Amino acid sequence: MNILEDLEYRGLVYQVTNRDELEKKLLNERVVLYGGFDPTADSLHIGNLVLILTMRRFQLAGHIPLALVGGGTGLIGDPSGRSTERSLNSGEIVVEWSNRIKEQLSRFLDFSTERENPAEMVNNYDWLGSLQMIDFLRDVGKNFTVNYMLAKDSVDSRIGNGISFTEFSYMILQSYDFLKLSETKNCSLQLGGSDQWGNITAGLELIGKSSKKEAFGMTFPLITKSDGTKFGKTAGGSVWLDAKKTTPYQFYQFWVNADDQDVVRFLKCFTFLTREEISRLEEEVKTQPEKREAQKTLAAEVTRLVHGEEALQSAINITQALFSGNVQDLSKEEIEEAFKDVPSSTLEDESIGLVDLLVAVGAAPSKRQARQDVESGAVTVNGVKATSLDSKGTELGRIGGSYLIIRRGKKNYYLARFAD
Ligand code: 629
Repeated sequence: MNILEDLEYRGLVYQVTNRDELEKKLLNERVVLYGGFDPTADSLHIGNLVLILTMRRFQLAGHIPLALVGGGTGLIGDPSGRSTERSLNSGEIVVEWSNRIKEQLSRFLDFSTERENPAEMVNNYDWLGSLQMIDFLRDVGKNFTVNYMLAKDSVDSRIGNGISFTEFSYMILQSYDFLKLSETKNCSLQLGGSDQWGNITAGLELIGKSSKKEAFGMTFPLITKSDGTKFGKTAGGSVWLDAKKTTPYQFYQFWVNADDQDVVRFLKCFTFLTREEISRLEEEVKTQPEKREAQKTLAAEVTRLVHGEEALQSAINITQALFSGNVQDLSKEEIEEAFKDVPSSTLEDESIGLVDLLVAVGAAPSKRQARQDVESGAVTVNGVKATSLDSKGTELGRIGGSYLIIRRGKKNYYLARFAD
C-alpha cells in the first residue's frame, strides 16, 4: 500500500490539493514535506501528535520531513480556529518554549544523517526575524489582496469579535515560510490539521505567483470524540507530551479510557499497528468489549511512543496496583506519578488520628462526615479498609517512606505526606 493510501485508510486525509498528482509524485520521488508547531506553551500536547506521527509515516515511507518550529510566527499568533485574540508572549519566553518544543520533536523523527532521508529541524525566526518591513510589504504583501485574506475562515470568523492587524497578517508569514522552504529545501508539501487549510492554501497561492515550483497541501481532520466532548482534554486540563506536566501514568490512563466508539479510529491515527492488527482489535471491541483489549493496546502503543518502554511498564504497574488495591508495592516515585493531580497535603503531626486526617486531606468536609464514612466502610488507607476511628497516623503505615493513600468510595483518592 502506498503512503497516501495508508493515510486514507487511517482517516488522516481530509483535504488535499491535486490528490492524484501528489500520489504519483510520492511514488516516484523522495518528497520533502513540512509541518509547523508554534511555541504557544512550554510543551507540545496530544493535539500536535497527529501531525508529528503523520510526518513520521512519511519518513518511514522514504520521504523527508522538515519539522518547523515557529520561533517567528509564535511571536505573532495564529488566529486559525480561535474566536479571540491571543495575548503576546515576550521574546525570551518564545525562545525558551521553542527550545523545549525542538527537544520534544527531536524524539519522534530520525535526524541521523546516516540515513538517506534524514529529518531536519528549522526555525522560521531564522528568516522572519530579519525581514525588512518595506521589502516584505513590496515583495510578499503585494501577492495578497485584502479581499482574499478577509474571505479566509480564520479572519472571517473574527469579523464580529475583532482581529488585530498582527493576527490578520499571520497567514502571510506562514505562506512566506512555505515559499522559503520550497526555494531553499525543495519542499513541495505542507501538512497540518484542517484548521491550517487556509494558511496552507495561502502558501500555495504565494508559491504559484512568485516561483514556478510545484507544491501541494494536505490536511487531516481534527480528532473528535463520539460523546461530543473536546478531544485531548481531561479534568486536569490538556494532555501534554512533557512527562512532568502529564505523567506517563496519567497519559496511559487517558488512552485506556477511550470510548469503544472511538478506539479503532484512534488506533489508526495514533499507532503504527498494521491493518491486520487493527482489524483484529476492532473485532475484539465487538465481541468482548469488557476486556478492553483495544484500549489497552492503544494506551501501550502511544505511551511507548511518547515516553518509552520503561515509563510504559511503570504506568501499567501503577494501573494494576490501583486496580487490585495492592498499593503497598508502589515506590515513592510511582506514587508521585500516579497521584500528581489528586488533592494532597503535607502533615506535620505524625500522631494525628484518622478522623482528623480525613478532614485535613480534604476527604471529608467535617469530622462527623469522616466518622460516618469510616463506619460505612467507604474509606481505605493504603489499600486496607479503615475500621477503627481512632487509628493514629503512626499506626497506619507508610508507602515509599512517607505516603498515606486514602480512598473514599470507589474513585476518590487523596494523598497525605508526612513531613520528614
Ligand atoms: C508556521 C507555523 C508554519 C507552518 C505552521 C505553523 C504553525 C501553525 C499552527 N499549528 C498548530 C500549533 O502550532 O498554529 N500555524 O499548535 C497545530 N499544529 C498541528 C496541527 C494542528 C495545528 O502544530 O497542524 O492542526 C493541530 O492538529 O492546530 O510555516
